[in-house]
Amino acid sequence: MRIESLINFVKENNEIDAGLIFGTNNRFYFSDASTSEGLLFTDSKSAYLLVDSRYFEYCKNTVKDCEVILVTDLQKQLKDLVEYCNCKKIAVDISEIDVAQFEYFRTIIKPAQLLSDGTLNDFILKTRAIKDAKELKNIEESQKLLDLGYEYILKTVKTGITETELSFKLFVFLKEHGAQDASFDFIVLSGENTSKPHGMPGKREIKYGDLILLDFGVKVNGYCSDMTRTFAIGEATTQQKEIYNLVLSAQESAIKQLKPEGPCKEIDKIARDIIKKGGFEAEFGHSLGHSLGLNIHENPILSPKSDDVTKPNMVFTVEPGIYLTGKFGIRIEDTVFVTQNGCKNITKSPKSELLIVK
Ligand SMILES: [Mn+2]
Repeated sequence: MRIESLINFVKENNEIDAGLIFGTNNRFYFSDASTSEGLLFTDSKSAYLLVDSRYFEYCKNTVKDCEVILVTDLQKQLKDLVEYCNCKKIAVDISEIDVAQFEYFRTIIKPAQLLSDGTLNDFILKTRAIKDAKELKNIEESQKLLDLGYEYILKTVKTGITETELSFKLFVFLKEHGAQDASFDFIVLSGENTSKPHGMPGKREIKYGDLILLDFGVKVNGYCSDMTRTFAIGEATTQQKEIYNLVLSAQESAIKQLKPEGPCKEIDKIARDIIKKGGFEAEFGHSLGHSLGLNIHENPILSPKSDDVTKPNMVFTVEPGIYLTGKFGIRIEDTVFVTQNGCKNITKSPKSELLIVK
């Protein structure tokens, strides 16, 4: 099914005769087989998946719509395939290829040309941005684990434990409950460290009166989840509670307006204007959110610079934050699915006020 859309893209695009997919997630997306290495080659009629002996048997049994080729001499086999298909111009997937690999393949396929203008990736990103039912189910399952994980952390967190220890406990818990892996290095920060939006957990011990910022995500069946919660240990200041409420109202207002055919920059603006009105424009330096799927960051993004428009079955994180350098930071992040007439928030962890863990 999916591979057909790629074949059609090649067929309909007069500038290219074939597409060559390098990226691990792109290869997974179109072949439905999980391989750490391999090539997917598509001309205007057929698709070929080239894998070595580690993946050959598995792919032969799972992959339906591609001819699976066992790689014994990649250089020769790829050259033969390009000649056999009579391809002159081959668009390359630039998502993961580096310059050395590009040069290597460019030389192999001569006299055919390898095109790296990104046309193929534009198509792939647009296709991957709209999730099907199975993908949405995987993302939702992935998110459910995070809600469980947050509940676990609220019971587990205590003074004296370090950020690293807390992060590790969370990872172990999530693995025990079915996570395939983390979708990124967990951001577990405490006290003044919370003012660094993407700080890394360290040896700092959690103290009474700290804010804790947890930004974490896992993968289920290859699909990522992502969530952030900020809470306090023992007590919180009035300023912390006020800023929490400001971030929350920015987030909730943006989610309320998230529906199909809305400019992504407008959604960002709704949240940004509320934070600006509260006097913290400069303290919200990042974009409002991003899409996710097989990758933790996918297009489109909710940012002032985005020219994209929301569509049904797109997925977005909505994650405004305010960071006071050297003092504290607060971010709240949920994931929503765009529906036919609005959006559905799949993050169920409580957030209605700054939670104080006693
Ligand atoms: Mn995120």
